Amino acid sequence: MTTNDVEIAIIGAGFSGLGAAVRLKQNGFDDFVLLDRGRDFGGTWRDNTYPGAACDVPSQLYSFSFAKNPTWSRSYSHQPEIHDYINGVADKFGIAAKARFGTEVTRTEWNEDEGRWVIDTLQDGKTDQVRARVLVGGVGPLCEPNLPDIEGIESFEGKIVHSARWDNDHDFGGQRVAVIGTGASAIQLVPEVAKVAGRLDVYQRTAPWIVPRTERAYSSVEHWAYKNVPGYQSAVRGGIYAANEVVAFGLTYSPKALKPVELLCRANILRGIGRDAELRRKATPTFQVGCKRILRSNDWYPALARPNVDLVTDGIERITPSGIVSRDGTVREVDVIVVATGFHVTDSPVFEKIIGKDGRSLAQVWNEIGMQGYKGSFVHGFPNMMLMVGPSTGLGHTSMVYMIESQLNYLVDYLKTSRALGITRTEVKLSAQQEFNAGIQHKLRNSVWVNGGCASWYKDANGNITTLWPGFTFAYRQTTRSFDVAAYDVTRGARRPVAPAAPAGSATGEDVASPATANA
Ligand code: N01
Repeated sequence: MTTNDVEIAIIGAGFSGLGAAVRLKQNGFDDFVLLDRGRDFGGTWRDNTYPGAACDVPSQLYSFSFAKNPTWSRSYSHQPEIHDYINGVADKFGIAAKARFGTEVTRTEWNEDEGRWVIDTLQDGKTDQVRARVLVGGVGPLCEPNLPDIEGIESFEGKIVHSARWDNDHDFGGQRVAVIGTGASAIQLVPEVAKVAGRLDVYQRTAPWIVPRTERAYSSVEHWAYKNVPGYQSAVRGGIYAANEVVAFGLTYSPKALKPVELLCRANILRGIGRDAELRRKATPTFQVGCKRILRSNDWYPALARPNVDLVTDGIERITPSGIVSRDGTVREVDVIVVATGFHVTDSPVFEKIIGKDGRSLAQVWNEIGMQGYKGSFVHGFPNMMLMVGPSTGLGHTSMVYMIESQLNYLVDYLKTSRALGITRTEVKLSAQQEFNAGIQHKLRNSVWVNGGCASWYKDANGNITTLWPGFTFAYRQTTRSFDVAAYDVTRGARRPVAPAAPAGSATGEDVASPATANA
């Protein structure tokens, strides 16, 4: 076993982890390592390779402000292009040398005596250990596939595939396929699988609200303008960002204001399904629009209307070795079951592997108090650990990259503050955490997520919404602009001088610090 001592360890090489690596490097924090169990950068955009996988956030917003991409081919990007973009950013900023791929973090524990995180890893069957003063968790909430707990599922003798673990070698041609779930992933993959499958049964527990997807290819003139006209791409990003924030107002403060969105969704159903009133009824949600994530598609409803597709809404009774029995007793034999049933978000197994100062895991702590932290970033009891896309940072209306960049500002300022003040240990005060969370819950009280009449993964086992940021994202940008050391118990002391002073002019890119609308 080799031991590696670094100043900062980042877990995860998706948008969060890569963004953290770039910003650390830009600010002169060079003593860090990036650990990821996969084989390259990309995180969720590396892992989700199902047919039709694409982003439902406009391309212009789905990139770092410090690495804008003038060459997006379409107004909404598909998975391969986003994956390429992320790898391109890693190349541009020279991050590959810092990354250890194929390295799974099996456990990490805060060692109070050493003032370090001890990180156990597994690489090609070999255990190893990394010690780091600061831990940055960039594993993301959508990384651990959720397999449905349906009676008999283990007895199924055909193929079972989760949307996030797609088997691209499998030929669905002519096969009898069942898809369980009708969330963001299912509505993208079903139209593609339906084109080749012999028969496709879609098992829907709750119908989603879906707006049309205004996807189009960019023209050569637009590409030219994005590349050559100063400020043009920032202005477009700002415009899209501002338009999306209007939706945040409806979601958080005035769900009635979302009525036009509902009408748009209803028109989408009518346009996509046509005359089949029974199918339209089955495909129409019964909760308020926005309560669950609003999806985007032009081809979901036409796919449901295909002669080889059946929308099953009776619920699943059990799975047999050869098929699925629905609650009305109907047996449908299938060759493949696709589980598009989402992820362990509020109950991720990752939480069990992070052990804080009292020997208690994040899972144990959050089982008691709910998934909460301070500014979505720090958790009391877990010194020197910053979580990216932590509690209360999720969104229903715009780009997570914006939230990630806000957190990166906070991370960099945390490290700079620690360096300037000689701080070696930082733990958020319980009172600050509690006050922050009380504020979040207060803000949520009139929101559609609380009052919209749906069950969603936004809620934890106690029914509290611990995943979402309520309100406007520029308010989050503001609250994470600088590190508020007063909210933390800190220890000052001698430590290794590992982080050199930031080189002049290397600061974070004026883009990130400039007004929110220009950098969304
Ligand atoms: O997962 P989901 P997803 N029996 O949790 C159903 C992001 N994303 O992978 O609604 C039967 O949304 C469940 O039913 P119900 C995005 O943030 C982004 O689709 O709970 N059904 C639901 O229909 C998204 O929110 C993009 O009643 C069961 C579905 O499975 C997140 O990923 C693209 C079941 C799960 O839907 C997750 O999306 C794709 C059971 N036992 C995904 N258990 C972008 O474009 C669950 N379901 C950015």
